[in-house]
Amino acid sequence: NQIETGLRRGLTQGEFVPFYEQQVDLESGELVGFEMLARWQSPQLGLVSPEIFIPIAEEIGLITELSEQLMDQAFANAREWDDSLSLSINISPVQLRDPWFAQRLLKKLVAANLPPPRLEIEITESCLHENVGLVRSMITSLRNQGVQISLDDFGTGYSSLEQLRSLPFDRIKIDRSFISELRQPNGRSRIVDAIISLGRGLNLPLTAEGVEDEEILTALKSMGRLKAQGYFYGKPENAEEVRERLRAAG
Ligand code: G
Ligand code: G
Ligand code: MN
Ligand code: NA
Repeated sequence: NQIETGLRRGLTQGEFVPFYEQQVDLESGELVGFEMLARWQSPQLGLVSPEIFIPIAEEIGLITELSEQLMDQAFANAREWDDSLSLSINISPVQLRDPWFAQRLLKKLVAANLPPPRLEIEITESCLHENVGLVRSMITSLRNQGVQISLDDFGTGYSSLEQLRSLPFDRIKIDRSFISELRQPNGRSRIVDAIISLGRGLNLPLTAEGVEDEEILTALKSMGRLKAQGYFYGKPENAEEVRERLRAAG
């Protein structure tokens, strides 16, 4: 179909670009890093959402090439930022089924001269049905090199707790559908409380996604140490806008 043809062409034309969403230390308000979010700047379709093209790229076997093009750009961008800033990237479960994924990723980090601890990879869907062993050994070898591994969209998945038990993670990202519950008069959500307790119990730091307004921010501030991201801090920006933002911040 049309999107598929466009996507194949877009890959050869460099139409896929990284956008970046700020990640902030909730308490200090300090910028601590960025999550990279893919965008397709299609001459025909305009700016296309990853919700449309990622599933298609997975289906037609182009997700690895697409993701690696984005990684090359994002690693080069992150290399220019302050050393203290992390880069998070979303990884499709399809990529994790590739036995060479970790090796290629580590090679890219070396080529970009980006220290592995500055990279966080975000994993969403359960890869536990097939090949848990492969996924575990891959995640373990990335962690051994210092790459951070996060469990993304926590709580929405098919078996979030089973994933936490089976795979070694460094962080939990609380899905924004739960965070939005904090927009209640009392600013509390039993689910968010429970997820935070779980994280603390497992000694895993947490990130709150979808912090959209002051109300949510205030509610979260009473909940202890967290990273936060969301529209309150700004919409995702392209590499040039980020460069400008960092320059302005000194
Ligand atoms: O950027 P939002 O802007 O629309 O992203 C929508 C979804 O696409 C999110 O679930 C996000 O995790 C996913 N996504 C964004 N960029 C990438 C990417 O580079 N790779 C993968 N696999 N998913 C991505
Ligand atoms: O699944 P993942 O968390 O990677 O998805 C990130 C998605 O969430 C992107 O589509 C991004 O544009 C979107 N997003 C980021 N911050 C907010 C927010 O505060 N509110 C809403 N509704 N969406 C957000
Ligand atoms: Mn994510
Ligand atoms: Na998420």
